[in-house]
Amino acid sequence: MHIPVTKLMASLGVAPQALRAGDLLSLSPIDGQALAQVHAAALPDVASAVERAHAAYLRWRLVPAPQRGELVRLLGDELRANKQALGELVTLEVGKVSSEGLGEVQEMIDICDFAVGLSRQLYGLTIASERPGHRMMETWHPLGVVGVITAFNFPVAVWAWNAALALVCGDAVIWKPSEKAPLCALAVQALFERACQRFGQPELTQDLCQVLNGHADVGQALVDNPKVALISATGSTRMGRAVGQSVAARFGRSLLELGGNNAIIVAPSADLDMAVRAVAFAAAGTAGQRCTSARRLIVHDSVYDELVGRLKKAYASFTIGPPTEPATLLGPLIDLAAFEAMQLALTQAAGGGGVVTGGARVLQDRYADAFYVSAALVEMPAQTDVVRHETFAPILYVLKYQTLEQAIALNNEVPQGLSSAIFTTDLREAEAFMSAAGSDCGISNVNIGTSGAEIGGAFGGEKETGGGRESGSDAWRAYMRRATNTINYSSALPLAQGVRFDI
Ligand code: UN1
Repeated sequence: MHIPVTKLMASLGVAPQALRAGDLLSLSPIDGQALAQVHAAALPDVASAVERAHAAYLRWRLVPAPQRGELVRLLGDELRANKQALGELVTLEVGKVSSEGLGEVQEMIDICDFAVGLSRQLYGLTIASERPGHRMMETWHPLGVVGVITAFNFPVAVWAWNAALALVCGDAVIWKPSEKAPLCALAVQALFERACQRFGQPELTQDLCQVLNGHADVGQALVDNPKVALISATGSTRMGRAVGQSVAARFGRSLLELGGNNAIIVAPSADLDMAVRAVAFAAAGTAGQRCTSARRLIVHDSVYDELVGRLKKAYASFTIGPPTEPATLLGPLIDLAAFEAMQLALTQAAGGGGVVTGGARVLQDRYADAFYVSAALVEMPAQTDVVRHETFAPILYVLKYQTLEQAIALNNEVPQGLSSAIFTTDLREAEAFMSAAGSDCGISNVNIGTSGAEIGGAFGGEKETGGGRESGSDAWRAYMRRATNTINYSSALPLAQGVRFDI
């Protein structure tokens, strides 16, 4: 076992016994070694957790929203105070470079701040009634138990996007984290419990947020439980298709944030210095393991040779290695399966006429059980099947275009619709890309890469990305139920649409 992990977990409030409490193995992708063996929930645990969460919701929904916001403010305080340790844990358990581990905790702090403000702004509309002496309005009420299923690549922030909003909206939360990141979940839960202690009303916060570490069957039981009002799931399109169908079959609500296949268009007028940096971070940052990672680069003929040449140079300069070392830009892939999927995609791309630069395994002498790779650039003759498929690895497929219409068509001709970007200094091109006839993605950026969105906007995408929106803007509405109220303050009873029913 790594020495630092016990200390790190203790500093975050997780007792050493929890690190050897069961048979769910946490492996560090840094060296492939075991960090801990934690308790895995069994199926009966899910049903009882949901019952307890539902009871917690019945109490919590009566607490005024600004007071609910106070609990989230305290959670934000805990996260601020423990940012360093939690960031280090993210690095240790999923292999993100230090600044990205810390950035992920910052994202949690940001959404807590956002949710605290929101707790005084859960506004409904007042609507003009067609009848005299009547008023219409909308009220937003707490929804119930929210099941949150998260992926390994954002092992703490995605929970926070959901939990911070759900808590101010008056809901209870059950979290099924990725089985590849159970320690992150235990640490976050410990910080939440500290916030609850400081909140000082245990009868209100008991069972309000729970963690169920475990395998896919635990997630499935949560998905199938009719007392879970909303399932918010982040992960692969395959997982989301199954989750969406199961939840729909019981008329539950789902919020899906699934695969992306994000493209960056580089137009003739682009600032190429900026584009090179942005593309490098978007495609190779986080070792290509963000749902927003750039996977396709669509470059105008006239700047193709220069941009691709500069990118190859930038790629060759990346420091690859343990994410704990300050100079590292490219940490490890999460595991062997990720490495194999990457190699398979590269083989398929080469078979389809792609010219591959990079992509090989490195550092295997030092780390026999970990999977470090160089980032791959693949110049493709066309948008073939492998390009249209999301491979969760640092592979950037490069395509050429002649007209903006072609570039937008290529951008949209994939099954996924999460993020997209254009680099241009031409106002007409920028606006056309963001217009109704432009990118069909949930996120479309100008002179910014595809990844690294701020929490203030709604986050999510169309088509196989699942259609859900999390985080900022009005995403909170998914965590509440809407009631339409019509109030008659007159002494008559006129019917709408002029209908008469005189008795
Ligand atoms: C994800 O990869 O699941 O925009 C989320 C970004 C981050 C969130 C990514 N703020 O890249």
